[in-house]
Amino acid sequence: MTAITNHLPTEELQRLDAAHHIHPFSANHDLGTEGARVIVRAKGIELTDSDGNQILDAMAGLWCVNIGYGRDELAEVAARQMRELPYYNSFFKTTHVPAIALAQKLAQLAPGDLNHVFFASGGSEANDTNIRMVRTYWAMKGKPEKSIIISRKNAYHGSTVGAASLGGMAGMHAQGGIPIPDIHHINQPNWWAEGGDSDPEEFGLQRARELEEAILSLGENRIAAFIAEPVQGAGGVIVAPDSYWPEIQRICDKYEILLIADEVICGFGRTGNWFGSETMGIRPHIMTIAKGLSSGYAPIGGSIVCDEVANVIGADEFNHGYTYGGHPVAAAVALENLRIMEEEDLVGHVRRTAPYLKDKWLSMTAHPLVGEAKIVGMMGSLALTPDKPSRAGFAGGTGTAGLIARDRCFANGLVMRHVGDRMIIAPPLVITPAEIDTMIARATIALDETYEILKNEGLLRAA
Ligand code: PXG
Repeated sequence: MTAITNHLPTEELQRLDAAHHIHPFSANHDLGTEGARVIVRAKGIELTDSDGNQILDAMAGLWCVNIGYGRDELAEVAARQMRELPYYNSFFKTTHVPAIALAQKLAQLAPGDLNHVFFASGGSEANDTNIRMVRTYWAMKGKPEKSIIISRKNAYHGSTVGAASLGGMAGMHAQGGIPIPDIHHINQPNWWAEGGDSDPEEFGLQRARELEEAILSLGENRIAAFIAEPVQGAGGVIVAPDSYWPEIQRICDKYEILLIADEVICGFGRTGNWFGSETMGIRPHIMTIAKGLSSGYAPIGGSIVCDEVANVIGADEFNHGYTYGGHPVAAAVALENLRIMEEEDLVGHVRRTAPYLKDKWLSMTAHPLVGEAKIVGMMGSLALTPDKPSRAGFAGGTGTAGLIARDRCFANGLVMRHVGDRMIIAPPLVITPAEIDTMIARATIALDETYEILKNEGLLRAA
């Protein structure tokens, strides 16, 4: 059998990939004809593909490579940990140093009394933990009927059965027999798409009050928790109006329901604070973490849990755990990632650089296709529209412009993701002002080309 290396021709790699590798969130038959892009190496904020093209990665992989690619320190730590203790677990009254050290570090970084960590291998698993943990918490407090978790439409919380049930993506709920029972979804605070003629702040309040309405109609005695991303990521970088989060916090406090902040994207500096909850001024009982925790160098996630919840569930056996939860190599890599983030003051770098990025990003609204530009720290979105005043979608359906723009970005050496007709960035946090200029220049060319294509193909029509 031939060894599969970077040196095989791209077509051969693509053929083998299409023959044997099922891709997530992809129509795999299409990959057989079009071929997947093969990424072979990366450094800083730049990827190299198997044809030698250099591509600026404005998505930090999948919103995760916060410290940028190619940091040798992480490779060294992983190798050292593999030699010393490649695997052990924390079941059955055992533990190991990387998990102890990482849990202690996270307790120090997390706000308030979020002092306890349950580890997983990623964000989906961590959210599955959260479902079982909050229900167990209420059951142990003698209120097993408090089992409903309220979430939001167009939220993304992962792809396992539990996490996808929490998520509010219609396309996901259509497959595989989800949601599980006792998950309820309220509307999202997406003024651009759903706000109609209302004032954005008034709309934000209305959408927050849907939580209160849901609590009252389902029964206060039935609600275990509310889960939300501080800024919706995969849903399109939807930033709630300022009125939204204070009202959500008021409602959670009033009805004493647990607040779970899904920090998988917003955590670890993305919004200009260690956690998005701090940026949005909320006080969660549990935070879901993954991605930026290890900058994607190793698969690790978890739930950071407040004293009260940890104390209550600690009174009996919590029958839950993953073989690789708190994996020593992943934990050691995460610790080193956090050490670098602190030593290089990456959160401070985001705060210092974000205003520059924001200025450039908001100026994109001058482009004929861009109706709205939103940005928090280093996550931003552009809403593309054929008609700015009415905020209309495209007559050709959702994604008409987004897909073309995504491809034009690739062709111009830029990874920018599309969600329908929203274009998204979440670059590595180490991005410099000069690199921001390059990113914006490429994005602008891609949008210009998208506009021309839409015009020439008669697609620039409002739905
Ligand atoms: N919560 C949030 C808020 C996420 O963004 C998860 C949970 C699940 O984490 P894991 O580690 O199990 O994938 C995520 C993941 C996209 C995209 O295209 C977003 C995610 C994953 C894959 C693709 O925007 N977010």
